[in-house]
Amino acid sequence: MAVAHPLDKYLRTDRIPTMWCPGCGLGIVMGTLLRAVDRRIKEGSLKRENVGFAGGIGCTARMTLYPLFDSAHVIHGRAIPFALAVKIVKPEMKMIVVGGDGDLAAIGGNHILHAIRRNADLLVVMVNNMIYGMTGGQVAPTTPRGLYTTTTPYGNPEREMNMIKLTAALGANYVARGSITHPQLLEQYLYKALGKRGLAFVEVISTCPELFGRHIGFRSPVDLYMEIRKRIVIKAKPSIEESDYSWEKGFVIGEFVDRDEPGFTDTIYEYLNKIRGGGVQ
Ligand SMILES: Cc1ncc(C[n+]2csc(CCOP(=O)(O)OP(=O)(O)O)c2C)c(N)n1
Ligand code: SF4
Repeated sequence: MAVAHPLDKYLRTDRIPTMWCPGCGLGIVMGTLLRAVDRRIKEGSLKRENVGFAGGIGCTARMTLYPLFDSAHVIHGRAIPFALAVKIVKPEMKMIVVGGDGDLAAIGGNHILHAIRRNADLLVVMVNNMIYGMTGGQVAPTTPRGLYTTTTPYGNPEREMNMIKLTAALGANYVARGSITHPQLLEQYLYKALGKRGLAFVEVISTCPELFGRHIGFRSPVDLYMEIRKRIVIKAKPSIEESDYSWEKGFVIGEFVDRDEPGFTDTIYEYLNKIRGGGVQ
């Protein structure tokens, strides 16, 4: 007998099971995100019909196929301009962009820079599993220095790209880093991020047991999960400097930025109103 899950109401259940490998951290990310959305819907601060998802390409971006909301699976790295276009035309929408570190920090890097600079009203959830999962475990901008990947067989010689520092420097309203090893905290950050105007960026430290964990010596998803858990440092109000990470130093999670500057949509409509002499809603 099939057992109903409390989140089934938000899922395209005909698409389940997901395409994700057993033990992949992405299930925790999706569950946590949907619970945060559920809390907002239940308390009345978000309407279900106003929630939209957009993702590019990759295991993470594939998440857009499962929630039972308006959603779009677009080309690699281009989910942000798609979501922003929807937001400008339909400002009542809460657009959630989900993507991997490859999708958002590499091929989509230029788009994210300008979305943050504009303080675009989007929730961007970037899953940092430290490699390109879908295509075979290649090095990503976020791969910790020194680690083996399929394209760095002698260890990654490059510095890690710290997206927290970047989003904070360019003026996002909300910047947090969570981890799948601490889902309740992650849910809290996502819940808060859903209520923000302007750009909210949540990085999620996650696991790719198949193409990252196994390759660096962790035989099971649980082994990798426990290893990452050991390397997580929880801080209530960490400084931006503390967001720098390395495999040795570990990963500080917490809320790095929380401010309330006007978002791009408000600014654009203010301009339109001025240009057209009022009357534009
Ligand atoms: C224009 C373009 N270039 C390259 C690819 C190949 N490709 C598909 S997914 C991907 C990277 C995925 O990595 P990431 O965004 O980190 O997501 P993950 O799979 O790890 O969740 C790449 C390079 C593509 N689909 N389209
Ligand atoms: S390849 Fe990695 S990121 Fe992709 S579904 Fe499998 S475990 Fe998850």
